[in-house]
Formats: sequence, structure tokens, C-alpha cells
Amino acid sequence: MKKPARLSHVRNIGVAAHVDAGKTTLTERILFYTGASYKIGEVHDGAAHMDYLAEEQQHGITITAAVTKAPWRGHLLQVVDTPGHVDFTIEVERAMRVLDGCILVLDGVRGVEPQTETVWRQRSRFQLPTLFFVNKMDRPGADFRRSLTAVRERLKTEPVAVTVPLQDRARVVNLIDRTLIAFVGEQGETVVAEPCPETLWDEVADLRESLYLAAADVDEGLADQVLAGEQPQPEALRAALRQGTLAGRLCPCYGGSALRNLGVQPLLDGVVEFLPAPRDRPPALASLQDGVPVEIQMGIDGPLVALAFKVQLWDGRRHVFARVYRGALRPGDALEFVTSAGLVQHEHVARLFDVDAGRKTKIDRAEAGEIVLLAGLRYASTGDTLCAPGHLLTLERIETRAPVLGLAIEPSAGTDEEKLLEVLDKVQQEDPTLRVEEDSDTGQRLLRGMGELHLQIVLERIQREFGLQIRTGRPAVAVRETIRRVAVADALFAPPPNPDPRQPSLMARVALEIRPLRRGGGERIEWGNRVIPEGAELGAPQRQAIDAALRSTLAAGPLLAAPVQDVLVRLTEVEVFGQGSTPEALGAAASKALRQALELAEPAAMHPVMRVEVVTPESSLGAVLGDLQSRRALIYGTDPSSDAVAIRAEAALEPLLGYATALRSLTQGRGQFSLEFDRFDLS
Ligand SMILES: Nc1nc2c(ncn2[C@@H]2O[C@H](COP(=O)(O)OP(=O)(O)OP(=O)(O)O)[C@@H](O)[C@H]2O)c(=O)[nH]1
Ligand SMILES: [Mg+2]
Repeated sequence: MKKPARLSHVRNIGVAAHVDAGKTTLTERILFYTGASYKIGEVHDGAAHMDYLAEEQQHGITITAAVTKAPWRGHLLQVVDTPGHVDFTIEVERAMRVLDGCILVLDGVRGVEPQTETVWRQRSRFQLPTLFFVNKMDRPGADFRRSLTAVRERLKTEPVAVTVPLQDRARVVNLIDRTLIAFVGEQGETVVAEPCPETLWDEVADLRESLYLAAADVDEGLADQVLAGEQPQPEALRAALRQGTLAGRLCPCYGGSALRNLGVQPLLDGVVEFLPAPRDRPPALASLQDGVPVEIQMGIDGPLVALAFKVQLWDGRRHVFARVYRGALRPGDALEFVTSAGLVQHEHVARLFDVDAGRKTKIDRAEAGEIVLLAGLRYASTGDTLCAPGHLLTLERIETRAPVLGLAIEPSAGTDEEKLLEVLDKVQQEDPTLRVEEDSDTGQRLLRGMGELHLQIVLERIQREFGLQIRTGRPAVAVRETIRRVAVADALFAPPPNPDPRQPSLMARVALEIRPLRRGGGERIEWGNRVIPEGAELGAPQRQAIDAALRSTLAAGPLLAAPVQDVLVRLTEVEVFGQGSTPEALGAAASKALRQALELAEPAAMHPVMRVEVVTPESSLGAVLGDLQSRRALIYGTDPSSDAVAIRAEAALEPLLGYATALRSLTQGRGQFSLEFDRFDLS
């Protein structure tokens, strides 16, 4: 595909939404209408270009975020289709991290759903300018205006309609150009616009008013015109909407139906008109090695800065996806970066590729603004900032979530242990939300992930890609510990004196207090400033040793050897005894004091609590509610829509294991649910 001459003609955008809203179906249209692909592949036929993994085609869902490119009106759109299922939320997180804007897709019948709120939060964290596409307007019960109201009320942002879908006429009204648009041809590929008839124009008066007011809010010149009852010029409206969108003050909205090929091309125009080019974005924040913050302005001048945001095995080999923020990159270039463990690493890029879903094409240069695939890197991993040697800095790392569900695994007969370990290492490198742990008591190996679907898909892939059969045990839910009350402890570390008189005898004393914090309070360590004897001070190595000892003691609590959280540890007194109070001695005293305090503070187990949403046909509502109650769920409320009822609840994860099967039988396969980790809490 031809590269546009200028970065101003590039749009890097993500498509995100609740499960099944139609992201992949929409992306397939984008590829077709832009000429990037010659036919439309449908998700329900297992033929979508973007859902290229075998597991995606079998399950009919998106699992990995796939990148593709499409040309539109002299611009290059780089589009990332993300998965909607919460178990794969890391894919949305890291896509949003490296993109410049996004399209959020809504189901026109369901409006704002739980995952819509989650992706909205993710998008807001990165302040991504956003367009909405209200999809599935062909379905009975779809309602464009109601969806916009839900956006305003639940996402607290200003939705501004640009096109309005007319359900019965398979057309959309463009409120900026005052046109009525039809999509003709077998797959809606020909756009035919005519002036909007007066009666229709009146029908959309309310939405047109909101558009003018939103534009007037951004541009004072327009405000005078609108107040005087004049009709603003399309170009002036576009300029105001662009400004408002880039500033995050409003979100242009489009309506249509991806499946019925309705309303997609105007959305593409909107991407070009309203979403930012890489250099329209605020500079990325980074820090130098000494912690001094710096701003990285997107551009080709200056030493290389790129963010590795994903590791993917391609034909069994390790590849790294990266976005270039500054400078340029060529095959053979040397890179330097700081790993998550804080070590400086050097390595070379062997090859560079342009990526289109499941295909890659070799290229000989990548520059600021681009998203590329790198081969030959053995160490660079998700979240690392790749720099030109001698110019080290780090962009903010990508947030991952702790896996809450585990599955005991062992190789089936005939599969060898060593190969299993090798494969597990590979899949873990790709997926930062996956972890392999060994239970020190039983020697059992545990594969931990985000949920049942996540683990199931990982096991299917291991079997398909590596031909490994794995036996699994019952799923095990992750646990944490906390404390219920305040406790204090005072510990002296004084091992038997050193027999070598030239060596000092180790000795140190630490007194501390621990207090429960509110849920989600994390683990905090506070330093009191009392050091005995009077006038003595702790050096950096001594403080670091105490800190490390406290953290490692909190990593395995007294009840279940699970991490302790929602606690505050306050060091009240540290006593040093000359040379004998080495960092090791102080660490040992701190850890002894903390263990004693934890025992006294009524330690308690905490379990994962999930936010639950179930969508069920009205006829099964009673049965579904009864079943949820038997699983000790706390029901918050129900929202009826035209064809179904959404139930909002929270519940512990454990009783929800296997819920997919139960819901299927309660609703004859028509129910849907989403489970999202909320917090660890006491039962
Ligand atoms: N009636 C109707 N169905 C649609 C429309 N768009 C998508 N669908 C159907 O909705 C289902 C889900 O579509 P996908 O495109 O896979 O949805 P998705 O958002 O990519 O789903 P995940 O990636 O799994 O989160 C498929 O069966 C589509 O055919 C639409 O405009 N109208
Ligand atoms: Mg999809």
C-alpha cells in the first residue's frame, strides 16, 4: 500500500466496544470500501479477514487485536480491531496506549453496555479523541436517539450526531452537508448523496440543533451565527467539531448497520476529518534514567524512541510490535532499553515488517507515527521503550491486570515435560495476563489467567500450534490476605555472636505498627523518623533492605501464603547497633516484626469479587435471577430493553465458575454475560 507523503495524512485508530457490538463486521467493511480487501469476510462464516486465528474463527469472537491498513481520501488509516470480551482486555489497553484515536461501536438496541463503559474508561485514561458508531440499526428495537442519551448519561460526554440513520429507508441524513445518503450496489459500495428533502430535515431538527450548539460551544464566531438563526457553513462546522473532538469536549456520532452495509463511508470521512494525525496529539511523557521527566514530540527528528507493546509468535518465532514515537528505525539497528526489572539491555533489530492482520511484508524503514513488527529481538518485551543507544529513556509502562483464575495443568501421557515448559514460556511472553506458577507445597503447576474463556483459548492454542495435549484440574480462584485490626510488634534480630572476632556480630531492632486500609488501598509503607540511638541515621542501602524485607514478607501472608494487601505498615522505631546493623540485619529484624504483627492483626482471606452483567430474554428472567441468587450474587438492578433484560450484579468468582454452561441451559442459548474483576474482598 502506498505510504502517504506526510504524517498529517495518517490516522492510527482503534475500534473498541462491548462483546458482539459489531467491531469486526465494521472493520471488514472499512477494508472493503477502502479497497484494501476485495471481498467482505463475515464473522458468522468464520471468514473475517481480521479474525484470522483459528480459535477466533471457531468461536466467532475476536481474541487478539489485529492491525490492518486502509487508504481513504488520500489518507492512510491504520486500524486496530480489538476484542470485546473482558478476558482479553489487555489487548484493548495496549492498543489504546499506542493509538491516536478510536471508534467506539454501540449496539443500537442495547446502547451503552458494561464493556462500553470499560473501554470508555480506557480511552479516557489516554485521552483518545473518539467517534461513536451506533451499529445494528437494522435490528428491531434499535434506537439512535436513545443510544445517544445513554452516551450522555452513562459516559458523561457530549455525543454530537453527524449522520442520522433512517431505519425504514436504509439511508442516512448527513447533518453537516444537509444531504440524504444512500448506499447502493450489491454491498453498499456506491455512495449517492442528494439534498435532504425538507420534511426529513424537519424530522432531525433536534439533532441538528444539538450539532449547531455543540459547534457554537467551541467556536464563538459560530455561536453568533447560530443565535442569529443562520445556518453555519459545513466547513466551519467541521473545523469546530475537529477542535472539540481533539480537545475531548465532544464525540461525533454516526449511525448505521455494518452488516447491512449502511452508513460506514461517512464514518470513514469522520475518521479523516475529526480524528488526529500523530502530530496532533499531545507529546508523550517519558522519563530519563535519573527520573527527570521529558516530553517526546512525535516526529522524525532526533534519536529513536519506540514503544514495544506486544510480543507475538509468528511461525513459532518471536516478533515484537512497536510504535515509533521519534526518529526512524532500519533493519540492523542497535537498540537499548530498560527492562521491567530495571536492567539495561542491548540488542539488534534483524528485520522490519508492515502488518496486515495475519500477513506481514518486509520493509526497510519505519519512522515516527508508524506501527511496525520487529523480528530478531530476544529480550524486548511488552511495555519496554526501545531507544537509540546512548539515549535511554522510558515511556510509561503498559498496565496489566493480575490474573484471578488458575488451572492446575500437567502434560498428558506421551507429552514431555520439557516441551511443555518451553511452550508455556512462549505463551507467557506473548500474553502478560498469563502466568505459570508452581505450588510449593504440592509441586503442582498452575496456569493463571483472566477467566475461564481466556484459559480455554490458551489451552486450545497450545494444542493446535504446538501439538501438546494438556490435562487440567479444577479451576482455582486466586486469593489474597488482609488484616482486620491494628497491631504492633517490636523485634530484635540478634543471632548468636560471630565466632570471628574481626567480624561484627549482627544486631538490629525494628518496631512497627500495621493498620487495615480500605479495599483497594494496596500496600503502603510509611517511615517514622525515629532512629535509636539519638542522632543516628539510616543510609540508603539500609532503608532499601528494610523496604525490600517488608515487601517480601507481605508477598506471602500468614494464613495462606497469599499476598497481603490493603494494609499500611508504619515503621515506628529502628534501632541500630553500630557496625552490626548491616542492611541484612535490619531487613531480618523488619521482616520478623512484620510477621509478628500480621499474626496479631487477625489475618483474613479475600476472594475475587466480579462485576456481573447478564442479558437474558424476558421469559427466562425469573430462572436466571433465582440461579444468580443461589450463587450468592448481589443484584443491583435490572434494565429492560426491547428484546431482553440486562441484570447488573456482583458476586464472588468461585460460585460463578461454569456459569456459561448454566446460563446457556437456563436461556436456551440466548443469554449472554460478562464478568469483570472488581476487587479482592472478604467473603
Ligand atoms: N443485525 C445486525 N447484526 C450485526 C451487525 N453488525 C454485526 N452483526 C452481527 O453481530 C455478531 C457479532 O459481530 P462481530 O463483528 O463479530 O462483533 P465484535 O464486536 O467484533 O465481537 P467481539 O470481537 O467478539 O467482541 C455477528 O453475528 C455479526 O454478523 C449489524 O449491523 N446488524
Ligand atoms: Mg471482533
